[in-house]
Amino acid sequence: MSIQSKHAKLNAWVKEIAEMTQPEKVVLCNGSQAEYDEMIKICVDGGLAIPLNEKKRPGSVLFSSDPSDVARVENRTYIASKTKEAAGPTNNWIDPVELKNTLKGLYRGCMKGRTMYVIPFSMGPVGSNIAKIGIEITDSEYVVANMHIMTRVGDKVMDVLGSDGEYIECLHSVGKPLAKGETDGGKWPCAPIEQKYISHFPETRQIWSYGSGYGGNALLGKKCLALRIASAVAHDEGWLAEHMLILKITSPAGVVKNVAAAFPSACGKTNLAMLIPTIPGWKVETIGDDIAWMKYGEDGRLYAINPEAGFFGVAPGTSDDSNPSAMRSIEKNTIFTNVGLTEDKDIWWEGIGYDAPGKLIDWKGNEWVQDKGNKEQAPAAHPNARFTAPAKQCPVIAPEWEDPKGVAIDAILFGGRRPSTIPLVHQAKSWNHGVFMGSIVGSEITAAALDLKAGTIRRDPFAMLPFCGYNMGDYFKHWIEVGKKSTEDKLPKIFFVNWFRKTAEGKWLWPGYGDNSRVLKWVFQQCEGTGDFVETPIGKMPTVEAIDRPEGVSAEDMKELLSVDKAGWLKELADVRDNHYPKFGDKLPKELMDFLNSVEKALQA
Ligand code: GTP
Ligand code: SPV
Ligand code: MN
Repeated sequence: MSIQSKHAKLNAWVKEIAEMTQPEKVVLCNGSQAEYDEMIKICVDGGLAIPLNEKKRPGSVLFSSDPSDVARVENRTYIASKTKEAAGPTNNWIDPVELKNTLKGLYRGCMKGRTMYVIPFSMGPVGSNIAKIGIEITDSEYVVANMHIMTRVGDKVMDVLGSDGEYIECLHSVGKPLAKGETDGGKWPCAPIEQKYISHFPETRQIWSYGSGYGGNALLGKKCLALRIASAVAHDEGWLAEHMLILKITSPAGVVKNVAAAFPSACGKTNLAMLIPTIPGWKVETIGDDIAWMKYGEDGRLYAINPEAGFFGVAPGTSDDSNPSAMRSIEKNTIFTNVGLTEDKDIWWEGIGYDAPGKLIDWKGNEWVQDKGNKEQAPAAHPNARFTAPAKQCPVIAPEWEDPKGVAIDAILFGGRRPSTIPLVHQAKSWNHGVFMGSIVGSEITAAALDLKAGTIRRDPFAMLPFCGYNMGDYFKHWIEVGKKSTEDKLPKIFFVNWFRKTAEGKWLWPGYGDNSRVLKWVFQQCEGTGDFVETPIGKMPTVEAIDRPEGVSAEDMKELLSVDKAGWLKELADVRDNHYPKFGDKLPKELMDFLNSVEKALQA
C-alpha cells in the first residue's frame, strides 16, 4: 500500500509506514474544499463532530475530545537528540534508538481499521524560500481538517516538492487501532497518557507523535515543526524560530512599526495580535498570533514571517469586548473543540460576554445549566478549549501577512502572567540586556499543558521552555550571537510587559486587552526616540505621565504599575541565581550572569 507521487523517496517512506501501521487504505491529501468537507462528514457521520447551526455558524463544527486528551502533554514530549546534553536540562530526553524502538512497537498495526492520510503541507507561503515543507502521515480526519486551516496543504505543495525536494517527516497516530467491524462509536480516539509520545529527532529532522489527537500534540506543523525542529534548524543556520505573535501598528501620523511578542501559552498573544486600540487614531493589524520565524534582511534588520495560515486560539475569555476581531474570525468555517453547545446548536464558553442561553451540553457531553451562584460549578467549556479558524477571516489581518519577505521588526516584547513584582513595562538597555530579560521570563502556569499545576509560577525563558528543540543554554548563546550580526540601531528594541498585575484583593490592576495599546504607543515612541522615560536599575521605564491612563485606573494604581519593587526584584533575581541559572551549568553565557550581577548591584545601591 502506497501512493504514486513523483517523489520516489516519499513513496518509499509512505510504503514503509503503511507496512508498519497497517491501515485499511492510504490517501494522499490534495488540499481541496471537497477533501475538507469529506473529513468533516466522516467525523459527523461517526459521531465525533456536531455540525453547528448553518444560519449562526455556517460551515462550522464542534468536536469534544477525550478528557485525557485536552492539551499539550509536556511530560510526554521528548527531544531525542543523540546526546542528553544536546537536548539540555529543560527537555525530556530518551536515546533516539531506544525511543524509536519503543515507538515502532506502538506503531505496529496502530492504524488497523483506519485510513492513513498523507498530508503535504507548507509552513510559510508555498514556494517561498523561507517556507519549510512537511509531510504529515496521520490516521485522524480531525487532524487533516485542522491542518487544512492551520497550514497550506495539498497539490501546490507537491508541485514545489517535485521529484526530490526536501521535507520534514511528521508521523502521527491517535494510537487506537480498530478491530474488524469496530468503530469509534462517537468516542474521541486516543491512547492512555503513559502511551502518548510527542517525540522529536532534531538531528534527522523527524517528528514521531503517538497517542494524542489534540492541538500541538497532533497538528505537527505547529509546535513540533515550526518551533521544536525549526529552532534547531535556526540555531544551525543563524536565524530565530520563536513562540511569538507579530503585529503591525500604525500611528495617527501613518508611521508603521512591527512588533513581535513572546508570551507563554495562554498568556495573551492572540489577544494582543488582534487588539483594537482604545487610543484614538492608532491602528493595530495582525500578522501572526503564535509563531514567528525571523531572519536578517540585506539591510541588517530582522524580518519576521508567520509560518501558519490559521489561528488555534484559546476560546474561554474571548468575547466581543476582549477580542472582537477573533469573534469575527470565528463566525464561519471554524472548528471548535471542547466548548459548550447551545440548544440551537451554537457555541458558548465562559467569558464569551453573555450568559448561557438556556440549557447547554458541556464539553464532556453532559447537560449543563448555568448556576451563577455556584462558584464551584465545573465550566461548560474546558479552560483549554480552542477554535481553529483561517487567518484570512480575521478582519484586521495585515495585507502583508503572507509576504514571503516578512516584515522588519522594530520591537520585541517578552511577558508573562505575574500578579506582582514585574512592572507594566520596562525596556532593555541593549540587545544583550534584552536577552537577559528573555532568559528569566516567569509566568503563572495556565491550562495549555495538561500535566502542570495551573496557577503556580515557573520560569519559561523566551516563552520557549516547552518548545526549544535543543539545549536552552545554547539557545541563550544563539540569541547573543544573532545580536552580534547587526548593530543596536538596526536591532529590534526589547521590552518586558506584564498585563497581569493584581491588587491584594485579587483584582486586575490593569484593564488589559485594547488598553494595552497605551503601552504599545510608548513602545512605538521609544522606537522613534520620542518617548518619555527614566533610567532605573532594571532598565528604561516610562515616566508616570508617559502612558495615557485608562478609565478606572487611579493615579495611585498607575504609580504602582510603573514603579520598581526593589524587594520583589531582589527576591526574583535571587531565585534566578539559586534555582534557574544553575540548571544550565557552563552552557550559561557569561553575558547573562554579568547582567544578573549588575542589575542586582544597581538594585542594592
Ligand atoms: P497560546 O495559543 O496558548 O500560545 O496562547 P496565547 O498567548 O495566544 O493566549 P491568548 O491570547 O489566547 O490568551 C489567553 C487568555 O488570556 C484568555 O483567556 C484571555 O482572555 C486572557 N488575556 C489575554 N490578554 C489579556 C489581558 O490583556 N489582560 C487579562 N487580564 N487577560 C488577558
Ligand atoms: C500553546 O500551548 O502554546 C498553543 C496551543 O499555542 S498548542 O497548539 O496545543 O500547542
Ligand atoms: Mn502557543
